[in-house]
Formats: sequence, structure tokens, C-alpha cells
Amino acid sequence: MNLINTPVNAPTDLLNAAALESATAIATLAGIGKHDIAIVLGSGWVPAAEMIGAPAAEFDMTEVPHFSAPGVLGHSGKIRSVDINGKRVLVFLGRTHFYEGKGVDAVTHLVRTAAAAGCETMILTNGCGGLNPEWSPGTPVLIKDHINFTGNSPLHGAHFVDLTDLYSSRLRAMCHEVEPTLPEGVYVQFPGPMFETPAEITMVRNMGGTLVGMSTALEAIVARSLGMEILGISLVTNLAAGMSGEPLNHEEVLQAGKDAAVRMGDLLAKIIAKI
Ligand code: 8IG
Repeated sequence: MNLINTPVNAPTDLLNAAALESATAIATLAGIGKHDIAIVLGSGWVPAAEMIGAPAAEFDMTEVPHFSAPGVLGHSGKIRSVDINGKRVLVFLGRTHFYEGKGVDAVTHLVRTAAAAGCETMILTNGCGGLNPEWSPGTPVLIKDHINFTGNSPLHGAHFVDLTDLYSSRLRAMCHEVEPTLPEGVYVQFPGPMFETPAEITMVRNMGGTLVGMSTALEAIVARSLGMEILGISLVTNLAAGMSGEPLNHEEVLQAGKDAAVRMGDLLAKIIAKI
């Protein structure tokens, strides 16, 4: 196996040994030394996987050293390698969440591995709550910026990373070519696993957030630190706490994903083809 493992922009000192080992294993399992684009399918997005394209290879995350199976219903724990117009796309069906308590390195290992596998683009998707009442469940929203409200940093040491234009305006413009009406939002990552209180949602609104979730921000920070270009897309699966008069539950998240799968898959396939 001829391993390329040289991400174009990545400062290689930030790719830890574990990520390089994981990337080597993925190259062997996928039968290809370099991937170009990585995508994480979060809550509600897994049903869209089929629409991205037929996998050239598929394996369990547990077959890759340093990976663990996602502990959440609706996250399948598979990794696929898909060829789209000659681009090799690494598709992660599920992720490790901060609330699993395994620490920030476990949360961001997937991103470091994608960089070590050669990916220059990181597409992060998630299911989340929406603060805009016009965003009914099943509405996709581009992430234009985030607030890391976990109280944690995924970086180590005095490593100063610029987060201006973290969510690439170039990639967002490409998405708007595919779907001109896609709204944009500011994603606030909470530690979870509890949903917010209505008072916390009022706080989020006052500080400029329009999407609330439990992933993505820590991963995006690491992706940027490794020189990747980042696209974030949220699927609003519920109105944020206190807005609908109904309690929040995980089943509605999964159902909204199933209902929106075809549209989401189609959107992703078109975007990936453009990158
Ligand atoms: I799906 O309303 C989903 N994930 N924090 N709040 C937070 N995470 C979420 C929500 C939500 N919905």
C-alpha cells in the first residue's frame, strides 16, 4: 500500500501518532492511500448516506484503531469510502460526542484522522434545535459561525488558531449555487447531553445564536488548526426548548432525519460534486 498521508496544508506536528495509525488502517481497509474530502453524518443525517453514492468500501469504526463505536441511537458507527467524480470521500456515519465523557481528544480524533488521510475539506453535519420559528423540523441551515459554549478547548499548548471565516464563505457560496434559499445560522455547541432550559435558549438568542446542538464546534476548531477548509450544515430537527410548547425528545430527531433524508442526500451529493 502506497500511503500518501501528506495533507496539503496540515502542520504535521499537529497530527498525533494515533491519527496517523488510524489513517493507515483506513487506507488499508478502503484500499486507497489518500482521501480528498471527509464528511461526518450526524443525528438525522445517516439516512442520507445512500444518496451520497455507492461505497467503494465500507467498514466498522471499531475496525480502526483508536476509534470507538458511537454510543447513540441513530449513529451507525460505519465508515465508507465513496468515489464521487474521481474525488475520494471518506464518510463517517456517526461521531463521538463530548457528553460521552471520553474527552476532547476522543471527540476530535475523527477530524485528525481525516487530515492524516489526506482530506483537505471537512464537511460537518449535525441535527440541532433551531431558534428561528420559520425553520420547521427538517430544515437544513448552513453554519456561518459558531459559539463554543462547552467551556473546553480541543487544542493543546500555546497554539493560536485564527477562527475568522472558520466556516468557509467559499464553500457556503457553493452551497447557495446548489440551493439559493438555504438559510444561515450561528451554531452554539452546548456540552449536553441534556437539552437546554427555556432560559438558556433566551440567553442563546441574546448572544446571537440561532442553532443549538452538542457537536461540531470542537471538531471545526481542530479541522481549522490542521488547515482544512470547513463546511458545516445543520438539520433543524426541533424548535429550541420552550418555543413549541412541547417537550423535546430524541425520536423526533430521528424522524425528522428520515423525512428529510432524500433532500439532504441530494444536497450533499451536489455540493460534494462541486468541491
Ligand atoms: I437533534 O434542541 C438536537 N440536538 N443542545 N439542543 C441541543 N442539542 C440538540 C437539540 C437541541 N436538538
